[in-house]
Amino acid sequence: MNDVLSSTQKKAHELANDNAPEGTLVVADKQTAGRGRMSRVWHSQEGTGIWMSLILRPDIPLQKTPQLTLLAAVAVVQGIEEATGLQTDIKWPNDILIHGKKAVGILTEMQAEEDRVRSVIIGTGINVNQEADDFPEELKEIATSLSLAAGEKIDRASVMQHILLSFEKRYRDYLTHGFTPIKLLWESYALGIGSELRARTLNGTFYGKALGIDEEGVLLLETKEGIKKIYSADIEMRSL
Ligand code: BT5
Repeated sequence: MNDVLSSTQKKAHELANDNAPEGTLVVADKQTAGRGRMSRVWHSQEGTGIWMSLILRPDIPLQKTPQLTLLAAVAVVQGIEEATGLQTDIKWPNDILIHGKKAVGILTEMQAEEDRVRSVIIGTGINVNQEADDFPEELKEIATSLSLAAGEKIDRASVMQHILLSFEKRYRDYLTHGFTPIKLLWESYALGIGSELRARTLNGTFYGKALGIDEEGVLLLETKEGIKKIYSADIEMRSL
């Protein structure tokens, strides 16, 4: 546990380069340069959230790493529910929402050699005890915290412990039985499957009906031009 880090993700990459073993966890009370996907800023105020990065060393091919983001999302949903009783929803691929507002973001990054994974670093940012006024102006409408949803202060250590226990179980399952059991759980928590959505990707914006995820964790979107595989995107759902 560190008081302040620029980013737990950055620190975890350094440790992974120094051969830190699977299961190494980096936690900070505050991040000064917390990051999301594509170098976006992750607001990581002191003393209010769980900012952590976990190093994994699974023996899987590169194209399967998106599955680990979905596995982590399942573990977070289950851990939060066990620790607080709160029900949360997953928005593909990496957001966890409460009543449509983002409470958790997950960032999966990897280090690879040729087509094998050397390490996967799963960064999770969980808003736990923020009050509405703690969020900067641009997040006020879109972000929430567990305590805002529960109406009481939440014990961060307990949430973290439940999430890590759940992660460990799901990860062992995954290594022995593959992705199918995770996929089923993920689908039971996911928002927007079967509904119309907009996916903004680096290769353009696509509209269509979300059919579900495939065996690799890729989103299948039924567009006018046929079924499109979406590997990474920002999703907007009309029903939210
Ligand atoms: C994510 O990115 O949601 C992944 C966030 C991962 C953060 C963790 S914290 C521990 C570890 N160390 C790091 O440095 N990072 C990881 P993305 O899907 O790109 O979403 C980023 C967007 O979420 C931003 O552009 C904002 O709109 C919004 N956002 C930023 N901070 C937020 C917060 N605290 N709560 C809710 N939304 C936030």
